[in-house]
Amino acid sequence: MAVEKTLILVKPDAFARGLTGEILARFERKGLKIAALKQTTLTVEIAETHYGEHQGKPFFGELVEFITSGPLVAAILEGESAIKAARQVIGATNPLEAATGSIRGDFAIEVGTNLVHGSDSPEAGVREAGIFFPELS
Ligand code: RTP
Ligand code: MG
Repeated sequence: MAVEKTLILVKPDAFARGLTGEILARFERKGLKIAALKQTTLTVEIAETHYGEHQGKPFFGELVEFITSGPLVAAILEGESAIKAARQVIGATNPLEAATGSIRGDFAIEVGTNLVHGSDSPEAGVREAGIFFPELS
């Protein structure tokens, strides 16, 4: 076990649907601490950097278009095993395969509009926290 940082995004669909409070509350109830929090709207350049690992995949264009489509909320969450804990709270990438009780399982249907992002490794957590909160690094 190790204390980790994860970068989560309340994506534009969740923000527009008024689910920001519900989503942040679920992470807090899990035991993760909000270490940084902001509302922002991404430029295409920042979106392409954040999702750089997916460059070249068939859904990349749509992903960038969606994530830049409106305001979102970014947060750094901190805690024991924060990467895995946050992804458990979020649920599987495809909401139709996400467990009931997870955010995607409870509130989403389509893979392209799946409400939340969470870093997938401690290294990604540090890299993504630097993209969204450069003033802290
Ligand atoms: P995220 O990065 O947003 O937290 O999602 P994730 O780790 O669960 O999934 P990832 O593989 O990193 O994919 C990033 C986002 O791309 C969209 N996607 N669409 N059409 C498709 O087959 C497909 N696959 C992925 C999803 O919106 C996913 O969250
Ligand atoms: Mg991912």
